[in-house]
Amino acid sequence: MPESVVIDRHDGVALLTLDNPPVNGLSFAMRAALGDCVMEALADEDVAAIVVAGAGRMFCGGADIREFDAAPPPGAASLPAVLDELEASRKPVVAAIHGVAAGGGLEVALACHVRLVAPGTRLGLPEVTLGIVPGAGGTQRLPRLIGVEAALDVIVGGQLLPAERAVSIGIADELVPGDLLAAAIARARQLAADGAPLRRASALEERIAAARDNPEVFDAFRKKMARRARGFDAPYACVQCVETAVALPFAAGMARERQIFERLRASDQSAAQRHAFFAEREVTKIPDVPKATEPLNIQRAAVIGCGTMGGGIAMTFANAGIPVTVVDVSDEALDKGLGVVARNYAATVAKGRLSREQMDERLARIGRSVSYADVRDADIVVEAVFERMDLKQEVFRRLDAECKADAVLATNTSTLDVDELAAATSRPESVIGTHFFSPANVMRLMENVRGKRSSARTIATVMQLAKRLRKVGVLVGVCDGFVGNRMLAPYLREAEFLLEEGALPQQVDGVIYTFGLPMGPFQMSDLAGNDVSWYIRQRQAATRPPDLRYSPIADRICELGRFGQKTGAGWYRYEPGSRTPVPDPVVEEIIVAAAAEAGIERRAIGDDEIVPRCLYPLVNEGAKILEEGIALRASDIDVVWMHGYGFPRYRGGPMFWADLVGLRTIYDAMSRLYDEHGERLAPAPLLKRLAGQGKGFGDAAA
Ligand code: 3H9
Repeated sequence: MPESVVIDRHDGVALLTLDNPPVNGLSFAMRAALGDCVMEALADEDVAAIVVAGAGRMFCGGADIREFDAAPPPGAASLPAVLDELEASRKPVVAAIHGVAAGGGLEVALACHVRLVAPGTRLGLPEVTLGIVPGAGGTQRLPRLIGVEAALDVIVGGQLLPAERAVSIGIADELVPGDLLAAAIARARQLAADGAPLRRASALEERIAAARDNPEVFDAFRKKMARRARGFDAPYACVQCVETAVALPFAAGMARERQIFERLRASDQSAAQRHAFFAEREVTKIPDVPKATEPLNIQRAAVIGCGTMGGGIAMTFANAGIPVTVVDVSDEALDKGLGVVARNYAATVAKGRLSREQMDERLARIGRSVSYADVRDADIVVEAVFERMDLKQEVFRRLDAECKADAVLATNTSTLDVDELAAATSRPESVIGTHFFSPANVMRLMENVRGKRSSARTIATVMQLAKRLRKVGVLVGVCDGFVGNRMLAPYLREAEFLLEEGALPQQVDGVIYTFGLPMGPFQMSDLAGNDVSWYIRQRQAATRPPDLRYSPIADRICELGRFGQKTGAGWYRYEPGSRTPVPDPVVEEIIVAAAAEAGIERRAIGDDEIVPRCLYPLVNEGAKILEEGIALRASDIDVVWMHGYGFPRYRGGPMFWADLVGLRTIYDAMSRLYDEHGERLAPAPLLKRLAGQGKGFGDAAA
């Protein structure tokens, strides 16, 4: 029976089983049921002890996140109050934890007197990743149980820990390899028989007292987390809650935790981070690819081309345990490319993030060849040669001739038409784009580009592959730049026009960084290399409409050989060996000269102009992408931007952020920009329609 807590009696022990598939989420109804069962077990004279367990796959995944925006029903049970009752029980309470105990789920367990865990269980307080703090005593009980520093790591880190680790730091008491329920029931019965004092986390004072003598631990922790937590509210609120645990008695600390929890629950950041959570799950669902579609089981892979992307993609396969053969035209090319791969691994080993054995294992999975014959046993081949249609078509013709019949033929193109590549083969249904982001072994986004004829099986295969490679796969359609780079284009373009109109790179970059992206457009270009887009612009020059506004600044910068960090200069200059951008008067001269030539009178650009000017056109392009069906949902676009470009998670991605700003505001601003600057900034029809209806992109998806 779903949404219930089942109570069974086992000879003096009441077994309370949380049963609410798929994750036994603590909905309002579940909390009420838990409260009722606790009361029943406490009142029953035949019950001497209590065990709490979870039905199905896990103990409990925490509060039901879908209810966060809903008002609790009148008289709803408060989880902290139920847990206080449970902990205060004179009858021993044992938690039998298997699968997952997350968030409110772990908080239930923390209120028990003993915690037994099955091997393979993961435990943690991931609330911080949803933009909130644990709200049912997690921040008050955990530091009392495991000490302040360990608790800060768990609560602010938000990760689920393996059972062994949870036991070693004291979150759980014992790992039980055999029959968990039987062990828990036996332990509960034993505790009742012994009548020994029960261990209640709320009453443990020793660790808290130690932290009182060492208050600087909190400032030190804030300093340590500053880089990762930049812009986020929840990590700081978590630290504050733990500080409260040290400063105040338990009950007062609980009240403070609740206050902070409620404040964050109602915040835009939490709404954005919850949106991100569901968006990442929604993105795996493809309406015309039935769930039952059997993906190809990828046992071997091949990569064509051993440049930066090819090498990174090969590492990605090797890291996921999939043997991969890299094919390139010559041994020299392979030596060079695989040399980079080896150096990358060595650097990770040097940083202590990989053991030498792991490196050797991974390197051993990467084979090399100069012959296409060696791709014959690959289940998937990813082409990553130079970005030229004729070259890539030739590769696909050869793959078509060599690969086994059911292999998936994938291209890593970032700009070219997947359908044209598919047309070079006799099996367009097996052809698809897998657009990795650089560096491919690090960046989590994989834009999977479906061609007109890509089969359901081909799509299902690359979507599942993304998961295996520990990437986030987003299915998109064919268009110039797909989702990410297509939206990037107007953003970069308007940033550059702002320079002509009066801004400087450091001003634009500063504002975008403050907004929350990892870096602004000019720093990003310097990192990626300015030459790539320069070549593309040169190719496009012949077909560019002459009346379209065009800024020559980026070209001039490239003409000076300033390709970015790799040449020591680009939009900024870089001291040898440094990645710190230093504003360069040479760049300012180029900008001022270009403006003068174009007859533009430079003016002071307000910081507040920069976000609307750069990001609204990006959102506007997103609206077009959505309307054309290139992305399935607005939330898919958000996933692309969070994982491919570092769009801040606390803003939920550009489309969610746009909904928060209000589409009416964005539409009005776009209309003004359109009046001022012309056609390129025309508001997208979908934006206009939704703004007129008072709706958001989220409503469009629904
Ligand atoms: C909290 O607890 C607050 C408390 O401190 C205070 C309360 C007073 N709610 O991920 P999966 C859905 S905050 C609602 O694929 P897995 C999910 O959307 C909560 N729905 O499974 C998906 O739905 P669909 C703190 C949830 O086995 C389906 O379940 N807890 C929730 O790979 C399967 O999910 C967390 O932050 C939820 N809590 O991983 C944990 N959880 O099938 C969040 C899942 O329609 N959850 N769903 O797409 C997770 O991290 C993982 O789901 C978990 C299982 C590790 C549990």
